[in-house]
Amino acid sequence: MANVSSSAVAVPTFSGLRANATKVNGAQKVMAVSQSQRVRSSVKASLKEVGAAVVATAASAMIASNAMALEVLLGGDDGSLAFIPSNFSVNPGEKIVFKNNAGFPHNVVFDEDEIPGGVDASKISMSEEELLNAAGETYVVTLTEKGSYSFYCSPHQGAGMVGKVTVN
Ligand SMILES: [Cu+2]
Repeated sequence: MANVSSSAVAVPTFSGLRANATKVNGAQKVMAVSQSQRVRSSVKASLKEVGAAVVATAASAMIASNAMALEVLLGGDDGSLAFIPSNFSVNPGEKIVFKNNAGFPHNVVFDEDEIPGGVDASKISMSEEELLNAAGETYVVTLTEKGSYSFYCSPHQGAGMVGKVTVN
């Protein structure tokens, strides 16, 4: 009985010491964790950049397969005669979908003097007379040559309905 009770006493004492030891370890661990958290947060930051790069890569991969396209509205909901957005960038081969929105008729004509050399403006433009007359009508163009391209809507060029796309 004495043995049992002494061991019964010894066990809690021992486990109490263990608990202390664990606490010490725990404290050390906490310090270790906070250090590794510091490391982790900088890793996290760089992972974020990597993540962004991965997303960008995935996006260009999708664009390359034409699963993605950039939509440009023709005419603003507020009645503005404008391309929205009017100044944007795309990757080579990315679809640009000009979508009739408001204030039509509109069209999309590339300025032969403000496109990369060797690109035929007539091949990427609607004709001056061709117009999108109904809401939701689209004109889709794909640019493959890198460089900057200026375009306008022939009925509203005078009103400032012009735009610029950079292929890069
Ligand atoms: Cu227009």
